[in-house]
Amino acid sequence: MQKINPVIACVGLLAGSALALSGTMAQATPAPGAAPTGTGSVSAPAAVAADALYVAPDGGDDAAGTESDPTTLASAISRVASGGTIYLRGGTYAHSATVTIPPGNDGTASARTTLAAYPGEKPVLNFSAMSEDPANRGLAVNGAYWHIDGIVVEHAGDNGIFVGGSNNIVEHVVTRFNHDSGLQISRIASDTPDDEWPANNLILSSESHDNADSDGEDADGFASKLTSGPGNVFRYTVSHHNIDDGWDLYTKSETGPIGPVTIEDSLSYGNGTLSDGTVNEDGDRNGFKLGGDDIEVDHVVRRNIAYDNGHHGFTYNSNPGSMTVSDNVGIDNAERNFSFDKGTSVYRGNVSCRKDDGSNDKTVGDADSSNQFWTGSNGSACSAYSGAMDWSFASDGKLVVTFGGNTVTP
Ligand SMILES: [Ca+2]
Ligand SMILES: [Ca+2]
Ligand SMILES: [Ca+2]
Repeated sequence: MQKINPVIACVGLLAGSALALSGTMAQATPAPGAAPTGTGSVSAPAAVAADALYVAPDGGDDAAGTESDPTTLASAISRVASGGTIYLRGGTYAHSATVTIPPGNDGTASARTTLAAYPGEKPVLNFSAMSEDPANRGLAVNGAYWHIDGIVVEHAGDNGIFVGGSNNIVEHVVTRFNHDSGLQISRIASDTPDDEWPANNLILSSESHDNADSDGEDADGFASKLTSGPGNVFRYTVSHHNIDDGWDLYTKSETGPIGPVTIEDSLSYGNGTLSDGTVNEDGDRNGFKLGGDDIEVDHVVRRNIAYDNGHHGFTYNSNPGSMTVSDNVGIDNAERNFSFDKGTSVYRGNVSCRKDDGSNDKTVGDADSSNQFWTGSNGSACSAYSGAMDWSFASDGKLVVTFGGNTVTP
């Protein structure tokens, strides 16, 4: 488990206060599967760093980068010192090219380089000038030990945020309406050595929704797939209404196993259907898709909720490994809530519920009586999951999910 630098954790805590306000404002009681309302995840550190570089939508490349003479994001990235801070003022930034933090532009474990929303403001990086193309990513985080905090990245021609570097924290971000997965962790280039695949990144208190490629087959909310290293963690994250899967940890035989991923305390719902109702029958539409090509990877998936996704809630997707699958809840996913057809995974404390009839769960491996899987009727644990679902981020950044107005703790 990755440790968070105490200084960072403190900043995150302060950030949460502003966050809770917007979350409360966004509160509504949506019908199941309705358009998202919980978009309160954008915030920023409350304390202003001295000697920060300032970026604004009308900033210039050659500007001083001060509060009164702000520069551009690309220029600030090229100028920031290791451990320094870049503030993005609020507003919409129209970008037509990828913004890249290159390899070697690194912070350190004790002093991350920060790219953050200015306290209380909401910067939106808008890449709608891009066409849909694999080269057209939005923000590429290919450096190490960065802290990305409080930004929205939308309408990129490929991934909204691409993480090719290691040991980064991405917090309080929203990735939406991009033409491939909203946030993806994969190697930088096809010649990147295996031991440099991105590792130990932490995605925290963030939201990814309405990402869609035109084929409807690729755009997931969050993905650590194909060529990601060990130790990547998703925590307090929400993925919904993406055209393909909520999460995708796909592996393929050409590149072999990825590193084990931890997904915890997170929510995946409504995937396979965009907020405007669009469905693509070619999409996989799972809540949490945990493998590919019969390759073993021992992921850890715990305390998550998969609700109302267009195919399975949690699926091994041919991963025959020993995954840790604990204290998750699957509700009303279109096929199985839990679908694990082979392997030696260990299942503890999971709950599966349905309003109507559905497919029985399948959990090959080590499942004991601490689980309540679906075999034709709801068990006693399901009473907590009736009523409309809603969610918000609490002041400490934790994800709060409610059913029928009652908070559930998976
Ligand atoms: Ca792509
Ligand atoms: Ca797919
Ligand atoms: Ca996918």
